[in-house]
Amino acid sequence: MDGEEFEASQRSREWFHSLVLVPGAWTVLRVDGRSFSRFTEQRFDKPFDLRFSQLMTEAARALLTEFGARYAYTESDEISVLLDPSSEIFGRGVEKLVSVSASITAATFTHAAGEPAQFDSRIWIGNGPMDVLDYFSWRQADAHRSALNGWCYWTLRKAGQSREEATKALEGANAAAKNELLYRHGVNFNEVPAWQRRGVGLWWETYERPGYDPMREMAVTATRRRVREERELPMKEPYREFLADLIS
Ligand SMILES: Nc1nc2c(ncn2[C@@H]2O[C@H](COP(=O)(O)OP(=O)(O)OP(=O)(O)O)[C@@H](O)[C@H]2O)c(=O)[nH]1
Ligand SMILES: [Mg+2]
Repeated sequence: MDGEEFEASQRSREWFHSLVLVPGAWTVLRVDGRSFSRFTEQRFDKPFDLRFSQLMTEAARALLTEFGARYAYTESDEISVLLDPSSEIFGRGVEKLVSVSASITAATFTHAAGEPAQFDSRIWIGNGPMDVLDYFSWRQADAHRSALNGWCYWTLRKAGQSREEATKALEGANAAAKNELLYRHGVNFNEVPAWQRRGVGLWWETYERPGYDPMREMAVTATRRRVREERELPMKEPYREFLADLIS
């Protein structure tokens, strides 16, 4: 075996490296904090901590920027990043997308938090805009459900119930019963901050910036791009309409 053959045979053992995204598909990369139940336990307020959410949002911003993505959405310890069907980032290589998204998130979060945190990453693929709307509705419904659960559980715990008692009290309770439980404890779930119930969205927006052109000696307006961070997302049908508009 000469040097070139040896090189080629080693490369061929990088078996998964040729795996690429499905052509023409919408793609979501979803990163999720590793063992964050434990990581957040001593460090952050329960059920929600604004500082924690801001760390996640910072990581979401980094992903949106580094991947030139269309939309990023974060809730709990996860971030979803939407790539256009036409995205050519990393030659669409699956290994690169999965590993780099996890490492950007871990690096950004760790740097901002000042403590080491790890993330996993996975790929979702969709056939068209409708799949994308379904995907983000699914994640938002998850945010809403776990916010309601988390609020109930920690309200009971803070009222003195044990882990077992609080868990038992919520077993089999539907959404209406959980809302009532909170109400009895002085919490109106519809008034807890929207970002807790609906998650946070980030996307690119353009804006006009007044400037001056020294060559032509005149006032000009430049069109710039910046990241919009929305902590008051709409929900259900209005959310789908907003997303449909964003990806059209
Ligand atoms: N204290 C606190 N915890 C949070 C907050 N947001 C999310 N978490 C916690 O993050 C955890 C996310 O859960 P999962 O991703 O399902 O579980 P995990 O422990 O990270 O396990 P793996 O993802 O499988 O590694 C939950 O336990 C949440 O309570 C927050 O604002 N404050
Ligand atoms: Mg997790």
